[in-house]
Amino acid sequence: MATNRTFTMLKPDAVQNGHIGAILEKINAAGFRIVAMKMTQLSKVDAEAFYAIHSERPFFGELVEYMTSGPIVSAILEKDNAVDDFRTLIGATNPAEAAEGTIRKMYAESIAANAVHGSDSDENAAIESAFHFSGRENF
Ligand code: IDP
Ligand code: MG
Repeated sequence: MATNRTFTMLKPDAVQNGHIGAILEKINAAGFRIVAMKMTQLSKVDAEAFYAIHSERPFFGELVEYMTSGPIVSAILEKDNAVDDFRTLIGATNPAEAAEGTIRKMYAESIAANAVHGSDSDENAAIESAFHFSGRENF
């Protein structure tokens, strides 16, 4: 069943480059409501667990090193068709292939440092939200 919620992280490059405000502005302008949000820094154990599905991929080590390199902003977002619409808003994984006007096209540095995460299914949105938020936040 669709939950109309998705999970996002503004990744270390976006935070480091001062793009938090601009990216949140685009998220709001696209009709998403921010349900929960916080800034944290992932430990190696956290990043390995969050991206466990990619553990056999050649870029896994680079991904974990990058995702632990600085603070991130994690958030739960709500909108009709949230998962698919947010994936459209962020654009392709590789910013070189991302459509004009997408967040990754505008703000990502590279295929690894690609500014934002967006859940790829309702099931993963729920799993990823529960990984980052305890449920005691006001949502
Ligand atoms: P997605 O974030 O668009 O869903 P995934 O294939 O799930 O893309 O990959 C997860 C993350 O791993 C990407 O967002 C990116 O940060 C990183 N990544 C994906 N492919 C590569 C690669 O070929 N080299 C380096 N990092 C990559
Ligand atoms: Mg993915």
